[in-house]
Amino acid sequence: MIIKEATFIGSYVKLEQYPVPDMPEIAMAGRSNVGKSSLINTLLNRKKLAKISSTPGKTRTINFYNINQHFYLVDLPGYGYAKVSKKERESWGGMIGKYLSHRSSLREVVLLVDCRHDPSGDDKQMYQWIQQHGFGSIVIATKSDKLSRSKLMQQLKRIRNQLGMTQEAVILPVSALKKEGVEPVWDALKRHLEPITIELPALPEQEEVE
Ligand SMILES: Nc1nc2c(ncn2[C@@H]2O[C@H](COP(=O)(O)OP(=O)(O)OP(=O)(O)O)[C@@H](O)[C@H]2O)c(=O)[nH]1
Ligand SMILES: [Mg+2]
Repeated sequence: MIIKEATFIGSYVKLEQYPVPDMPEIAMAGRSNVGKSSLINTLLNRKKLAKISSTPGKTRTINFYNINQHFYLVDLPGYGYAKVSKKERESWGGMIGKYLSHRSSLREVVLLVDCRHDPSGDDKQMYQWIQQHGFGSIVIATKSDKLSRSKLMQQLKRIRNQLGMTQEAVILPVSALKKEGVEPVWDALKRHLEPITIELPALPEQEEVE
């Protein structure tokens, strides 16, 4: 994918604030600290477009990036961050739930999991939620630089099984640190980026004028 333009559009928490849904959209979901913002920067070949932090829970809003005036890439706030209150957790659930259910231009939701670990209960629940909304064809295993090749292959299989991924779904290892595995991710994403066509209602037949 050639990135001619990548612009941060804004951080929002409510449906009515999101950009007009006139371009296809792909969202990145996953627990806090899994590497969502790092992956977005790596995919876009930008160093600091999405904010990265060693403190988990950095991304608390839904962040939109306009890519090539062709599609939106969306960084969802991470879950599983121990220090949030029950109220914050509920507000997170409400925000993500509404986003998944009502965002008409949403084409795919990619789940990110850390390749070193088995999926957590939250990861499994998130993936089920994603599948229920008709998405989930791509799972990304992050931080692949942390494992040897053979261990990585073993983990990919375990994650696939534990998440209950379908045969058609793919699990792709990526290292944002070493910039490895980026092209296969774009190849998988590209399939979901056909432009949105707006169907206009048919015009009433005109009576012939003499
Ligand atoms: N070794 C390694 N570290 C990574 C990689 N990707 C991200 N990290 C590190 O993991 C930490 C979290 O990365 P973020 O990209 O901020 O994670 P996030 O999922 O956006 O986190 P929240 O915004 O809290 O939801 C940072 O310290 C990154 O440097 C990777 O591919 N390899
Ligand atoms: Mg983040």
